[in-house]
Amino acid sequence: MRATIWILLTAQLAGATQLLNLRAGAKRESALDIDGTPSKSVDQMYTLRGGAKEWFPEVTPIKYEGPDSNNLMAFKYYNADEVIMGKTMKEWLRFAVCYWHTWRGFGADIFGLAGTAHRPWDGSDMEAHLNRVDVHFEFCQKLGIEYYCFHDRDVSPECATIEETNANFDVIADKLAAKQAETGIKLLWGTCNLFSHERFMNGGMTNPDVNTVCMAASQVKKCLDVVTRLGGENFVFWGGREGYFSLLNTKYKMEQDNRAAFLKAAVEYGDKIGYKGAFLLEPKPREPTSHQYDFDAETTLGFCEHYGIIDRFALNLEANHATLAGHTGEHETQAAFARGKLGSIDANRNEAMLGWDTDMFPTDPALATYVMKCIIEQGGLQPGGLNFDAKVRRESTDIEDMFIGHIAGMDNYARGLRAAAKMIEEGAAAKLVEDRYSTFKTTDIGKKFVAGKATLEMMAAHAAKNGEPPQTSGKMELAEMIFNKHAYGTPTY
Ligand code: XUL
Ligand code: CO
Repeated sequence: MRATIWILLTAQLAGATQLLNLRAGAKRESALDIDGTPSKSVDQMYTLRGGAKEWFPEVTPIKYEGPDSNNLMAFKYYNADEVIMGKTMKEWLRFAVCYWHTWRGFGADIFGLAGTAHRPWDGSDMEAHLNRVDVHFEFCQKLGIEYYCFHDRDVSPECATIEETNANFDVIADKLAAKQAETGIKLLWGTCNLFSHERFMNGGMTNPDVNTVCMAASQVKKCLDVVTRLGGENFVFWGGREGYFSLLNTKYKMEQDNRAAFLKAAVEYGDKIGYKGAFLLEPKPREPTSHQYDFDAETTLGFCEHYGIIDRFALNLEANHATLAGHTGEHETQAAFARGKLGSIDANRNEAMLGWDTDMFPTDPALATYVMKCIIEQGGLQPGGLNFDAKVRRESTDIEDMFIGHIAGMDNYARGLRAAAKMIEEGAAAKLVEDRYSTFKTTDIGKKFVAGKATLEMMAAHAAKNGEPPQTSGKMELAEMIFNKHAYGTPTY
């Protein structure tokens, strides 16, 4: 007993020391100069170890310690190499760090554009961009996260000319490639930022001016080159400004036609250069436009079917986008899964009291359990993964919060995986659903209907012969009871 307490206490103390230093590391002395370049104190923010810069010297690689651990800097549920239902946890989960919120997020919101996070790796020159590559890979390594995602403009800057921009992107890509080779960390997906630059204020792919559409094309072409070179497993299109604010100045049909033509051209180019990954569309109903064309999973799949590109695209789904569409993350996951189009997940969650995209770390056990149930039933998410399109809150200004956010998100999905696996193995949840639809299997008319062979006359004759069906309970409370036992129970398995 004594020994256990002592071990727990030392673990807690070790955690506390780490955290203290990381808090000190976030002090405002490391603030940017007014022009956005890092102030001198930044040099003191990393440690030189064996000639290499170490940005988080206080953090040792995060380890699995089990559900009873009180160490904040340890996994309670994520045990990377543990096998669950035939695959290791890391194979099921395929976690990714997103470059934008993690390295280019400043704690800004629409009421505080300057942000609250002052990081030693901030800065807009190429040196800062190159430094961030080191910071990023060290962060991923310490968390044991094997994938990452970026927008072109997260990793390298937009310059005065396309040539200069692309040349800088190549310099960064050289370093990304070298770090990938050195660490074994892989690119889950890349995408283009076709929404921040003022030229895209009226859209990228759907811009009313073909000259701007060509600027978007030039960006996608270059990014596809880089993603192919880096062995990226997916290429994502999130249509931030591919929508409209006013129908009074918009050719609705033409914009959708143009988006399809653009996407076809991108797929064609990808094929031509030997891009081997998947293409994904990321639905979101609004923000920044008031009406975004890829409203939700069903709308986006309908668009792909309509324009004949359904075979080349799957979906990248995000829980907070789902809630903006009036759905839930669970609904969107199921909608894509049902169509065999669950490509990848931007793992985050929304703030229920706010209407906008808060991109918080996914710490909701029920959502994680349901999503993992779909992923298990699909046999995995590869080539997709669980990308933390998530940011620490504006108020969470310590560097340790970035680690804690990821650890909490990883543990939550690892817990969801364990819970979903147990629920599937136990079988009660599936049996409840199977029983509910059993007449489609057990009656002749049911079998014919499912096979598309039941005529209206046959069904009417069946009704006439059998009369009023017996009342059957929907068992919703029971379904929730079974689900909650797994999703919120204390898994000791
Ligand atoms: C925006 C969003 C994007 C995409 C990539 O809401 O989710 O970050 O994931 O462009
Ligand atoms: Co996203």
